[in-house]
Amino acid sequence: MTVTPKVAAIHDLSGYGRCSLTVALPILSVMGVQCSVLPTAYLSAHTAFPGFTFLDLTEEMKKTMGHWEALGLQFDAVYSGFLGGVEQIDIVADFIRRFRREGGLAIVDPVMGDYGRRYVTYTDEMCEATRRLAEKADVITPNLTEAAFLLEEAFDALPADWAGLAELTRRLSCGGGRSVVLTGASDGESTIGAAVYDRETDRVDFVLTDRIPGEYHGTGDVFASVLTGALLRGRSLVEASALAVRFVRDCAARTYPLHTPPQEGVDFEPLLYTIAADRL
Ligand code: PXL
Repeated sequence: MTVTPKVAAIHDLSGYGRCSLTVALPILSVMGVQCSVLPTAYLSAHTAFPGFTFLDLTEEMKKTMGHWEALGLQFDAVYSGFLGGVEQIDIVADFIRRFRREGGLAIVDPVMGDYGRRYVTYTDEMCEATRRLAEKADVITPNLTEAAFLLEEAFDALPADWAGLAELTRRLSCGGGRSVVLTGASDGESTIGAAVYDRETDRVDFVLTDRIPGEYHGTGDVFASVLTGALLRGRSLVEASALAVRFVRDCAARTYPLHTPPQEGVDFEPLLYTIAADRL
């Protein structure tokens, strides 16, 4: 029997909508990973639903960390995503220092925006702090919009060919210091997937699939959660990326004919069994 790996997931909890913790928890559990949660904020619904409420949980995060330290907790991975403010971003860096076990992973999804636009709650200061946090990561999982913010470049000027995307991925690695899984990599045609720079091999590989039409909110969180689960179950970065690409593609393919609005995200629940621990 193998020991169940432990991950600490630091994201918001959105009451309605498929993203952040409501995605990370079921995915990591079904993959056979124990998921402890440190919620950064409680929202009535995620930020694509107009009129959402927002309860900042910064003080509770600090108290929780004090208690977890007293309990002597250590995690095989720290996995962060949507954060509620600048102070929280620095708290996550502190969390990594105190709670990542020796040899463990810090997976930072540098959530800031999508489709060339910033999420409504993200400010310039938060993007700057996210850049600092990403420097502490072992693996980052930006989409193209976030890649532009991390490199402080114009979204419209990003490369649209494979060689340019490979070069962009390498540049995001901070000189090979961290691994990078760039999502949404596409030549603009019928193919989409991830560009993967693994600092262990110093290679960039593309993991691609056919493009399913439509826009789906929260797929970055689905992707990063599957990636985290697969890494903790011993997969290489390229293997874990391939599983995440396939799962997101299958979820989108299932959702497309349902004609649900983009803010409903992907209909992933009926497909969770395809990434269950006994299949990995
Ligand atoms: O999927 C990223 C995300 C996470 N959490 C909240 C969001 C978003 C994207 O909009 O609104 C609350």
